[in-house]
Amino acid sequence: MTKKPPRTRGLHELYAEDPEKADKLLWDREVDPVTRRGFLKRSSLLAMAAAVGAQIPFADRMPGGLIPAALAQSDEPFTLHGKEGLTVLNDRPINAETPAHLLDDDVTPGKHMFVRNNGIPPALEGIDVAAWRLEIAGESCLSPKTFSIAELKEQFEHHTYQLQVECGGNGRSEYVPSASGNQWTTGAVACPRFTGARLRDVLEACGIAEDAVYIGYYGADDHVSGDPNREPISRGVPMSKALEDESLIAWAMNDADIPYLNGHPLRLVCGGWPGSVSGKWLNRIVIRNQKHDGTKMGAPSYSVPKHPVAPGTDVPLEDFETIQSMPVKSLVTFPKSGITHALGEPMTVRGHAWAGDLPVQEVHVSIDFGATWQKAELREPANRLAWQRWTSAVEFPEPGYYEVWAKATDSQGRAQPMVVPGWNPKGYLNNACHRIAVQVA
Ligand SMILES: Nc1nc2c(c(=O)[nH]1)N[C@H]1C(S)=C(S)[C@@H](COP(=O)(O)O)O[C@H]1N2
Ligand SMILES: [Mo]
Repeated sequence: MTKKPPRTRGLHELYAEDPEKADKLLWDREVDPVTRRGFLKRSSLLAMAAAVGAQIPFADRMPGGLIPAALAQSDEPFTLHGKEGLTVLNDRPINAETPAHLLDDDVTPGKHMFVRNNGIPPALEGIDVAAWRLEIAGESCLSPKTFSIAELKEQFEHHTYQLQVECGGNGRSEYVPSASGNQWTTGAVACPRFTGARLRDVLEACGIAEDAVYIGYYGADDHVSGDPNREPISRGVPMSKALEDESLIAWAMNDADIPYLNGHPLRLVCGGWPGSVSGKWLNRIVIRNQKHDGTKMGAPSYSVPKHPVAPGTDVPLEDFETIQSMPVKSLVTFPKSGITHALGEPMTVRGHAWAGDLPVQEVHVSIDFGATWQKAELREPANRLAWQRWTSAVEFPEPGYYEVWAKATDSQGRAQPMVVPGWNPKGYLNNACHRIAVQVA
């Protein structure tokens, strides 16, 4: 993919000379998938000024991802092409989460998979699947090779796994004091089925040197600054995770192309770890003789303090460790929070539970704010690293306001906390119990 020139250089002068060209540099991509009823489709600064009802004197200082508060407060929903019902948190880069009740499917459909972008996706019209290449290299790769997608499909066995992908910052919005970053509530998680080649098979075909300890990925998206020499994100996993059966170089999701915003035409998927290790628009993997040191690999990115800290603590970088397996968690995906239920009829409640690299052992539900719990039925996962369906029926003793709480426990006996767990500077790993509101009448 060709990199784009910086977009914000000399903006004032450019606007004076040629406002259309300035708009192009600042905002335009060949395909801009964010619209607010179509208005922001080709969001231009001029149009934005018209929308907020005034000129924007400090426009050149507006961060790339900012939705003007004047628009963000509007009730009109943002829509993302190919996505339905997602809540857009940010539009440059695009970040959108899925309301819990839209995650009720056993296998998450593409239209309901959240989007977490650190940069600007490659222009859709510039993605030529036939011309796409994946390079395998790095100092611990014995014979670096480059593959087309057709070659990957021909040369390696195909594998399909249902894999949970959850952003490390899912739940961040509940931390106090608040942590900077996308204010995810509960919807930065999904569990679709991915098809591709095993990362292990591809790495082995290129020779893994004895000193290999880590892999790192690179994707075709651009840094938000437009600087072609900076990548938005380049993370990776230790060899032990890379070589697991379920770690895939995927070209399909749910038996179709991977949705554009989720990494079409090729992505890495290492389920159970922070979503940030699953590189989208994948075009290069390096086998490293040291921990990968790409963008957002180092603390404080995707890292938490090694020891608990008081909320608001300024933690020195050397006291962080990189997040690996995600913690046990669950969602109530049915019914939708806020429903009214008829007194006297048992109510079916269901959702999913997952626990990073581990299986979930049990799920309990409570209708009395955690005073008593009943055990839910829990299904086996479709495969390792897939979430597990849980179901229960609850009965309400009298009319009124109730909450249904769900709590999962992993195979090592660790349960979800009722309250927000240990504060950390970047707001990762909030696995507090999910709850829904029910009016019984
Ligand atoms: N190339 C690239 N890969 C990426 C990202 C990105 O910004 N660029 N975001 C990462 C993060 S932080 C997460 S949580 C997952 C999200 O995957 P999704 O957007 O398909 O839901 O992709 C990861 N892979
Ligand atoms: Mo993420």
